[in-house]
Amino acid sequence: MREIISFHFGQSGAQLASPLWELYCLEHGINLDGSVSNNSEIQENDTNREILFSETQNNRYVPLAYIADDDDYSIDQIKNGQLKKLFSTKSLQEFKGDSGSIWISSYKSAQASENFRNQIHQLLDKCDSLQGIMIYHSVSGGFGGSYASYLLNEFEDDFSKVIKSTVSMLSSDQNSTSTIVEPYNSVFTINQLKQYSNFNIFIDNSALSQVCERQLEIDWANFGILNKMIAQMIASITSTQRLNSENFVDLQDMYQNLVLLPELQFLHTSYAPFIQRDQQNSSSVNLLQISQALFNEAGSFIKFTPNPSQYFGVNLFYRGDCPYSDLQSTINELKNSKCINFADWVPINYQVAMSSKSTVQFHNAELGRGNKTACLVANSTRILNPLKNIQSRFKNLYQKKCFLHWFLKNSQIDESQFVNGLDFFSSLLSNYEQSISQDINQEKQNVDDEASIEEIDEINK
Ligand SMILES: Nc1nc2c(ncn2[C@@H]2O[C@H](COP(=O)(O)OP(=O)(O)OP(=O)(O)O)[C@@H](O)[C@H]2O)c(=O)[nH]1
Ligand SMILES: [Mg+2]
Repeated sequence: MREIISFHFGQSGAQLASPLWELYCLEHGINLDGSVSNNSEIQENDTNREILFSETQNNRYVPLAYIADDDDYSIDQIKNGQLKKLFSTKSLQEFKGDSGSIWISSYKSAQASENFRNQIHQLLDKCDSLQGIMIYHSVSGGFGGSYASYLLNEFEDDFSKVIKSTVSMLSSDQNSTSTIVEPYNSVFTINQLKQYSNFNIFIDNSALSQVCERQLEIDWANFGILNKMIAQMIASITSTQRLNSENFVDLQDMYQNLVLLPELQFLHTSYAPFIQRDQQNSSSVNLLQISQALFNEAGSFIKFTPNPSQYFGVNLFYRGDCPYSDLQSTINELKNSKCINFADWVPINYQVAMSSKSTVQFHNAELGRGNKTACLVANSTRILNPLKNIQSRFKNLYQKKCFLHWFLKNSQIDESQFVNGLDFFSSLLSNYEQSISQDINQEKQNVDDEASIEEIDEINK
């Protein structure tokens, strides 16, 4: 089985674990204690549970996951919550320390932990044919940023043949509840992700809060609500390979389609439709409307400026009632759309994945259930906006050498690493800028008006 191991690091990673694994259990007919649900409508051959779970000798399913933080709170929430029987005890780890959100201090404690390395090896041993890893964390967290970086670096050889991906929370000024050293941590983390991973899906909480406010009329969405929305997005991305869809896309396919150049590996995502819970039965939207919404700010998990953007790769994940003929005409419309521009050196390619199984809803979810949903993962210049935000906040702090002493303390890090770190980060932005076609309003490339269903299949090969 082509397994995926999930790593949840730091508060944001750990808190996301509960809704994500609850959803996975619901979708795979697994009770929250790991046993298989008798009442489930899900047939054995409907699901590839073993992509995400390992089966024990007494027929229980245990997530192929590892959750760690240096703060008791987020781990205790899982240990005492409704998923307390789902995870193996070894996969829930508190690493006590006093790193104080300082990236380099956490990195050093990861390096010093033999326990951590042993546990990761044990997890790897459970896999027959590992497809990839997905790391959930915040780039700005001392713990989440550095443990993700250390894992990728230390296990580079073990992971050499698998896809290394992350779902990375970005810090933004407005919504940040954490520390003032976030810009430093973010630059250090993102530089490491660039060197040691294949692709990274960035999420900005403030964009997601805006979606909640505008689409779901939730004035102040807490992390619990945001995490449920992120979980739905992730479940869509992994749905087609988990649920035995004919049109499936796995991590390798995503990597091949979205990362045409290794310099450009930072991705963003959108979801549609956002239906309010009390309107879920009355709302009827068609596939084209949903698909177009994915390219607007309305459903975007990052904020972007109204400037025209250029795409370097697009993946679309559909779920539910999406007949092939509608899908085919929708993709043709998108190809012809004047609003969606690909860079001129990139083939216009919409990689499409489709699962006929609709999304499953959380009990009491804020987001109503749609009979069809779509999720976009894209590589585009839209990612420049949040990255530039981090760059300018780093510069503001570093100009005055604010909080530098926390990093330099005990010679943990040399000041030159700040200068080099910023240079490297700036070069990541330049890579994107240099990839923009000069004539942004270029004529759209020739589009075959009569793409056939076979063509959609072709796209997915
Ligand atoms: N979406 C989401 N974001 C979160 C959550 N908890 C914290 N954040 C955001 O993540 C960023 C801070 O990262 P954390 O995950 O708290 O940091 P950490 O990895 O625990 O590292 P430390 O700084 O050492 O505590 C801030 O921008 C928070 O707004 C969560 O449950 N969900
Ligand atoms: Mg923390």
